[in-house]
Amino acid sequence: MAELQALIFDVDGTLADTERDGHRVAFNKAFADAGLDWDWSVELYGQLLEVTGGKERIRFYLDHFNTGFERPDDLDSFIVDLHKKKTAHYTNMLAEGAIPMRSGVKRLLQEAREVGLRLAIATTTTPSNVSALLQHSLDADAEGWFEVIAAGDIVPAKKPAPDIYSWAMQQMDISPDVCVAFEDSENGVKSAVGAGINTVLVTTNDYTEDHDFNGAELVLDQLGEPGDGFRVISGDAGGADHVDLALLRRFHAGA
Ligand code: XBP
Ligand code: MG
Repeated sequence: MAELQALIFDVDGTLADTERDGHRVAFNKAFADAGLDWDWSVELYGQLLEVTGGKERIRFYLDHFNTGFERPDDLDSFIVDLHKKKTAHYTNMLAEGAIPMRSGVKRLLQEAREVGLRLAIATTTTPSNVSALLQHSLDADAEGWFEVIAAGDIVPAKKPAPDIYSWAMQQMDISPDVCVAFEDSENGVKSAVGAGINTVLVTTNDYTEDHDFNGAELVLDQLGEPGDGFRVISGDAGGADHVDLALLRRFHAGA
């Protein structure tokens, strides 16, 4: 196995718990702005997460959960406009510091930077959402920590398609066997594994804890910190209690 060179991170659910109190709330605000009586409850949103991408999620909602809605002639533009409103609300929420990074994320990124590991992002969310989250919840300069930020519509087929991971690795001119991917969801694991990454580390959250993570080598409830460690859901963490570079190197070498 080649030496570990790069860490590729999903964003939503992995870097930060953005879905329930972030994206979902922003969608509902956009619906209200547009005069729609749609309300995505915490429970319904869990079902809608089956589909990645906000525009795709609105369409999925109309196709399966709100079939009686009288659709405008130009449904595509209607969805694009609605989604723009949602993005504005979401980025405003982030600018107010509404959503913190998950446990261990900042520490691990800093450790990786110190030893010169290459960092990238592979996400389905809109690029401006990634910028706002990194800037306001991680560090004012954090966008610059990542060599490649692969996000949103840059590839037409979103997760679980492998395209976004493949695109990120192409930009880095790097092969999958020197990468570890960080994910929180079944669709994310499918995408990373489909792109050839055999070392996928999952940190679950409330929406994803029951997902099928087949293909992920290690599933934890969080990256954790010394003294506030992770719980192992599946895989071998080698007795460690938080994710650091030593664990990642062992994990990668053993795959
Ligand atoms: C994340 C998503 C995103 C967000 C919404 O999936 O599905 O669509 O919910 O973002 P993953 P946009 O973590 O697997 O990348 O509304 O900007 O699309
Ligand atoms: Mg995710």
